[in-house]
Amino acid sequence: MKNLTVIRGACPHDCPDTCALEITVENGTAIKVAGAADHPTTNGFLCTKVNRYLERTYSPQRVLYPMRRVGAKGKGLFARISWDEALDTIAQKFKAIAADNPQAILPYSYAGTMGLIQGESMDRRFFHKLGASLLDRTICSSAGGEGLLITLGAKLGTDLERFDEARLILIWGSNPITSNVHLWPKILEAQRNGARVIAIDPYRSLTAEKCDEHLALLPGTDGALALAMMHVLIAEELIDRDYVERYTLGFELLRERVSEWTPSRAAEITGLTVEQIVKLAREYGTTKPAVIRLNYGMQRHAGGGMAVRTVACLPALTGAWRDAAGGVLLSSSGTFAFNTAALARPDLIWNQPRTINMSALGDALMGSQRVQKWQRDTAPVETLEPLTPPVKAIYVYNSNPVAIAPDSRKVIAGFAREDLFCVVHEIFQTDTADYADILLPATTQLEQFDIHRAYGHMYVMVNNPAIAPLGEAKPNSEVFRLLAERMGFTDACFRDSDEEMARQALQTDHVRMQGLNLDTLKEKGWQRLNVPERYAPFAEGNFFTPSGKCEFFSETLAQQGIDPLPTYIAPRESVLDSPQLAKQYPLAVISPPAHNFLNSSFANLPSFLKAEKEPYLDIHPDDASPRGIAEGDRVRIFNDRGSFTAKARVTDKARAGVVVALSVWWKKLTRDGRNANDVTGQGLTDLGAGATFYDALVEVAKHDPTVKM
Ligand SMILES: Nc1nc2c(c(=O)[nH]1)N[C@H]1C(S)=C(S)[C@@H](COP(=O)(O)OP(=O)(O)OC[C@H]3O[C@@H](n4cnc5c(=O)[nH]c(N)nc54)[C@H](O)[C@@H]3O)O[C@H]1N2
Ligand SMILES: Nc1nc2c(c(=O)[nH]1)N[C@H]1C(S)=C(S)[C@@H](COP(=O)(O)OP(=O)(O)OC[C@H]3O[C@@H](n4cnc5c(=O)[nH]c(N)nc54)[C@H](O)[C@@H]3O)O[C@H]1N2
Ligand SMILES: [Mo]
Repeated sequence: MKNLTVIRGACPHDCPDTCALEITVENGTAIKVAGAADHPTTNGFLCTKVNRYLERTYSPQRVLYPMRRVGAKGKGLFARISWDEALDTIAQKFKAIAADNPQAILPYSYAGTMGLIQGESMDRRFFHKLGASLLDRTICSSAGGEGLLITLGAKLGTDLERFDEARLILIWGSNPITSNVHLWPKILEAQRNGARVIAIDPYRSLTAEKCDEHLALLPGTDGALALAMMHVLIAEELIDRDYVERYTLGFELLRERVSEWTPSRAAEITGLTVEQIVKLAREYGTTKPAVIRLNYGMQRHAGGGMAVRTVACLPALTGAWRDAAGGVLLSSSGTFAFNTAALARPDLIWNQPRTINMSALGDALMGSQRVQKWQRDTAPVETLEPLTPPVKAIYVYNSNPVAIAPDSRKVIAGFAREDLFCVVHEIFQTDTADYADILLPATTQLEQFDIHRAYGHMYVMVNNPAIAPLGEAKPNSEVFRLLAERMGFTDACFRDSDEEMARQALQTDHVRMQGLNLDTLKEKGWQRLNVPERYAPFAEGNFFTPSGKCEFFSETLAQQGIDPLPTYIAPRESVLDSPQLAKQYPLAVISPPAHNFLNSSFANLPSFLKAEKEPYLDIHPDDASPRGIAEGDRVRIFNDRGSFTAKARVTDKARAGVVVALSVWWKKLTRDGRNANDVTGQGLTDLGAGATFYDALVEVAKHDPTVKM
C-alpha cells in the first residue's frame, strides 16, 4: 500500500532564494522535490538544480561510510572504517596537537549548507571550546558586506517582492536568471508594466541578453562608473535635496569628490562611452522608483568593497529609498536577527585564538599569512608574514576548497603536505576529499533538520527531515556532538539537540523577530519576519550607521586610515593599471557561475555535467583572431600562478579584453585536472579582506598538447 507524506523543507544552497520545499515521501523514500506554491518568493517553482535534488540525494556517488586514506594524498583511495575508529582517530590527533597549541587546528567551512544548525552551531561551539584558530569566512560576500555596513550600517535592502513596481531596474554585477531565479519573474512583470531594465556587466550573461540595455564595462571599474553617475546627478540637479539634507552625512565633501569624476574620465577607465554614462545617470536621476540589484560580480576585485559602498550611495542621493520599490538590494541577511551567540557560543573561547582568512588558504597551509596595509587611492599593499604555529590539522566541512579557493597550486601544495592531518566531512568525494586522512559521510538536506535565514528575501525557513540518513551518513551537528564527547567537553551545550539549538536561535527580543515560533515554522515551513508588507527600510532615514544617516563620509573609515569618501580603487591586475603585467598577460579573466552548477556543488552529477558539457572559454572575435583561435579550439589560459585548458567559444558575449570561463568545475572531472582557480590569485579586497576571483590577467593561446603545463 502506498504511504505518501509531504514534508516541509528549505533549500540549503548558497543562493539568495532559499526556497520552500515540499518533499513527497513514499514508504521512507523521497519521490519528489517541489517548490512550495504558498511561499511568496518560491512561488511553486524551483531552479534547474534543486528540481533534480533527488539525483543528488540518491546518487550512487554518495560517500556513505567513514573511511581512512590508503593511498597517497590526492589519489582518493580509501578503506571503510567504523564511526568509532574515525572519531577516535580524530580525537586522538586533535588532543595531541592541542596539547602543544590548539591554534594549529583550523576549521574550514563555508556554505555547502546555509542552515544555522548544520552551518554555524555545534561546529562553532566545538572549535571554540577546543581553542582552534578562528576562520574569517571571506570567500564570497565580505567585501560588499563591509561596503554596505559602512554606508548604510546594515545588510538591508529593497524587498525582492517589490521589484515588480519599479520603473527602472539596474542589474549591476548580477545574473539573476542563473543565480537568483525567483527575482526574475518580478523583473519581467516590471518590464511588462513599462520599466526599463539595464544590465551592467562585462559579459552578456543569460540575464544581460534579456535586458533592454546592456552596458559592458571592464571588470572592476564599477566604482568609477558610480562616481561619474554622481557627478552628473549633482551637476544636473537630479538629486533629492530634502532627502540628502535630512538623512545623509557628508554631502558637500561628496560633491567635491565627484566633481573630479567627469564622465570622460570614467569612460576611459570603464571602457564605456561618455554618452552611455551620462544617459544612465540621467535615467537613474529622473525615474522613480529606481532600484538596483547589486550583486557579487563587482566585489571580486581589489576595490570591490569600495565599489559596493559607492554604488550604495546612489539611492540616498536621489531619494530612491523613499519608495518600497526603490533603493538597493545586495543582501537582506541583516534583516534577520537570530541569537547567533546562543548558537555559536563565542563565550567558550578561552585563548584569544588567531584568525585565518579563508580566501588565503593556500598561503595559510604553506605557512604564511597576508597582512594588508591601507594606503589611500590604491588597493591595500599586502605582505606575507610567517604563520606560527603552522596549521597542523584542517577539518573541512560544507566546502570544497581544492576546487573553489583561489590560487589552486598553493592550495593543493598545502593539502598535499604529508604532515597535515586532514578531515573532510562530505556528501561526495570531492577534489578536497581526495586529500583527506579521514573522510566522513554527510547527510543531504532531506536527511537533516535545520532552520534558515535568507539573503534575498524576508522569511525564516525550516527544514524538517524527510527521510532517514542514507548509509551511515550523519549531519554536521551530530558529528561535532560525538567529537565533543570524545574530547571530554562536558558543558551542557554539547548535548543540545538540533531543535533545542533552533529554539535558542529564536530567543531574542529583537523587533523584527517577534512572532516567530519553532512549532509554527515546523508546521508551515516558513514565517515572514516582523517587517511591514511594504517594507521601505530607509524611507525616512533610520540608517544603522554611527550617525544614523547614509554616510557619504565615514568617520569609521577615516579612523582606519582609509579614504572616508567614496573613491575608485582600481583592479590589482588590469591593462590600464598594471601595464607591465599586461604586456605578458593582456586579457582579464572572470569565472562566474555556470547555470547548472552551484559553485562546485552539482558539478559531479551526470545530468548537470551533460547540460554544461565541458569547460568553455568565451572569447571575443577581436581577441581570438590575432591569436589564431577559432570556435571549438582547445585553448590554454595561463599566467604566473598557473594554467588550465578549455574549449574556445568565439563570441561577442564576452566584451573585448575579457575572457569568461563559467565555473566552478571539479578539477578531477576536467581533461587536464584543473579549473579557473588555477589562474586566480590570493590578493584580498580593500574592505572585508575578501577573495578577488575576477581580478586576474591572463594570456590565452591555442593549446599545444606537447607543451608541458
Ligand atoms: N546557478 C547558480 N546560482 C548561484 C550560484 C552558482 O554558482 N550557480 N552561486 C551562488 C553564490 S555563492 C553567489 S555569491 C551568487 C552570485 O551571484 P551573482 O552575483 O549573480 O554572480 P557573480 O558571478 O558574482 O556575478 C554576476 C555577474 O557579474 C559579472 N561581473 C563579473 N565581474 C564584474 C565586474 O567587475 N563588474 C560588474 N558590473 N559585473 C561583473 C559576471 O559576468 C556575472 O554575469 O549566486 C548564488 N547563486
Ligand atoms: N573561480 C571562481 N571561484 C569561486 C567562485 C567563482 O565565481 N569563481 N565563487 C566563489 C563563491 S561566491 C563562493 S560562495 C565559494 C563557494 O565555495 P563552497 O562553499 O566551498 O561551495 P561548494 O563548492 O558548493 O562546496 C560546498 C560543499 O559542501 C558540501 N555539503 C553540502 N551540504 C553539506 C552538509 O550538510 N555537510 C557537509 N559536511 N558538507 C556539505 C557539498 O557537497 C559541497 O561539496 O566559491 C568561490 N569560488
Ligand atoms: Mo558566494
